[in-house]
Amino acid sequence: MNKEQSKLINGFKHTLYETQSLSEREMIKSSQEYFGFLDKRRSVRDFSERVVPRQIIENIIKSASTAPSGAHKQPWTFCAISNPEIKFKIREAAEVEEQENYSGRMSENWLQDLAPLGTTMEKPFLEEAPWLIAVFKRVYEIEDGKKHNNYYVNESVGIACGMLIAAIHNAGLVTLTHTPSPMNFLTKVLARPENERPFLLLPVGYAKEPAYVPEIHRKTLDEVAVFYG
Ligand code: IYR
Repeated sequence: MNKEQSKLINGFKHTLYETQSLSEREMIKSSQEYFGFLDKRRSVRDFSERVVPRQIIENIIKSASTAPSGAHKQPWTFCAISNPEIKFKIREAAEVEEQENYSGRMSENWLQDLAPLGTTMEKPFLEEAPWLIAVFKRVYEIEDGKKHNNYYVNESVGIACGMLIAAIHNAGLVTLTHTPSPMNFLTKVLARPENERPFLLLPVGYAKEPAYVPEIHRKTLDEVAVFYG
């Protein structure tokens, strides 16, 4: 077999991919354990104010940024906020929007669907969590003074956020995928440029002791998968 270290495709260098060599038994064990690990993750709304070192947040963001993206444009910016004044401003602006949401903008059905989760217009976690990560999608880039649209931006940033959430869980921390709506205020508070749009806001920290999460059940494999053998 031809196993050169690299080759050229369209004049671009491609390097040999190093496969993980696991036996089938090891793969079964590893995939089962990873499911068990991810299945323990919960969205947590009660945060401890205990400090989380910046290095952990940096590693989590680096993990998220390994996500695949359209044409490898990596169309994301992660804003990591520990500054209390900025967190206060974000909480204030999010609660203004949520007040509108909970008192009219959301339908009766929507409110009923949220009842089991116990959410309200109050968002203390936006100040209590030691870190907020505001994820922005980069709709386009400016290069040589010209606008270049990115590709599959929502898909790419969505995948990166999934990986971010898994990395947060792996670090022993908790988060919540918070989408205050609308969230344009994040652009202003964080002074983001015109090519970036807010995508998701995640408080990150330790769970409060004790913290309670709603008793919910995940769909079974049969409910979520169809196999075509
Ligand atoms: N954005 C609101 C409402 C909300 C909507 C959904 I869909 C949720 O899963 C949870 C909350 C809020 O954050 O309270």
